[in-house]
Amino acid sequence: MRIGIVCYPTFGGSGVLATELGKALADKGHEVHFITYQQPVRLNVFNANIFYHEVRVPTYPLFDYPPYEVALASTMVDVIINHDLDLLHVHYAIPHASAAYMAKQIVKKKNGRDVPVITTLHGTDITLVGRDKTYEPVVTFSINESDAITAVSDNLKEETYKHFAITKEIDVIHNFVDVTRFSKKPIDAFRRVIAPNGEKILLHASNFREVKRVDDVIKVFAQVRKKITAKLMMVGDGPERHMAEELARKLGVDEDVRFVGKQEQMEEILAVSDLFLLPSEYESFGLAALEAMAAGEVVISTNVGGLPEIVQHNITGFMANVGDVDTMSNYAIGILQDEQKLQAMKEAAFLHASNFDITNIIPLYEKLYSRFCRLTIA
Ligand code: GMT
Repeated sequence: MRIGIVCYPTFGGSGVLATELGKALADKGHEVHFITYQQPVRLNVFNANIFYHEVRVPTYPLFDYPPYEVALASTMVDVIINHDLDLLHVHYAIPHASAAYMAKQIVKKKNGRDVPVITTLHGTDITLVGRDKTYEPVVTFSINESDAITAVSDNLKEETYKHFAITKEIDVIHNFVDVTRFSKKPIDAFRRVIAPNGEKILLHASNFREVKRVDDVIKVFAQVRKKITAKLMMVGDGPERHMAEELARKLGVDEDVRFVGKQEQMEEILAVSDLFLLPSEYESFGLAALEAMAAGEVVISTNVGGLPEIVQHNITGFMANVGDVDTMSNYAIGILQDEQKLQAMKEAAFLHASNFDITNIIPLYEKLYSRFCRLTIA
């Protein structure tokens, strides 16, 4: 099939997921056309089946806000027609679903073809941004106009029905992970650089937005640090980073916390870590937690959104209420002090992550595509 994938090209989970999906589809022989404003960060391989179409947004002195959605829809039209796409799969509703609707109408008028549009809902497009009155009517309309809708967790499906007047069926296709890629052997030299005296390594990775509650990460670590010699790696960047750095200084743990910024080789970092902290206010799924589990890491997270769909309490990780720093700290201290249980839970985490392996999930998308395509999948 010839598939157009529209996504954000950044380190965010939806962009990562969309890029990995496109790469996997290309490996299976599909022709994949990425349409976005910048080369996606995980699009770091050459594959003859992958094409990248950059959306150019010309500026003009009149524009305080250059019209990205118009440029995106026009690029979609161009790619659909010139590469004879079978379908468009857009990730994150805003503004991709409405731009896709516009492109679909233009192609219909120009060429008489009705190009199927699949919209995958990822998280804040539904739970935060999309619900804002400013966007809601367009988001509702464009989701309903999609030929198929998927959500990355049961929880996100429920949230979508709860907050939007969606008249169509939403299919849940959980996020996935390439277990082979993430189950790497730790590089001892790397571990020694971070933890020269054999300290335990805790890890957090996110876009450091408010919803991630990175202050709770620092607070949990400060409590752990009182009982156990440990290091904390903070991977990623975003608006809350400065606050987190200040808090680490204030709590006297800054010497043991390393802010390493955005990293592409997450698997290397995950391989040397012991615990992954994700105390988010909300996660529709928590792809970062799944990647950590695939690397054999125990996850300590909140019990919100789609997290209970991947974290099994006391088996692969631990969950606590949002903001309950004490409970999360106690879980962390308890497991780090019990080497036998830690190893058992790491194994359980890996095994559970395997259920979400890329090889299990990609066929679900292919099956969905086959409902709409002009060709049937072998
Ligand atoms: O919604 C966001 O914060 C960004 C979004 C993204 O595009 O990175 O993340 C969401 O999608 C991920 C991939 O499906 C999920 O793993 C994240 O849980 C989800 N984030 C939230 O729900 C906060």
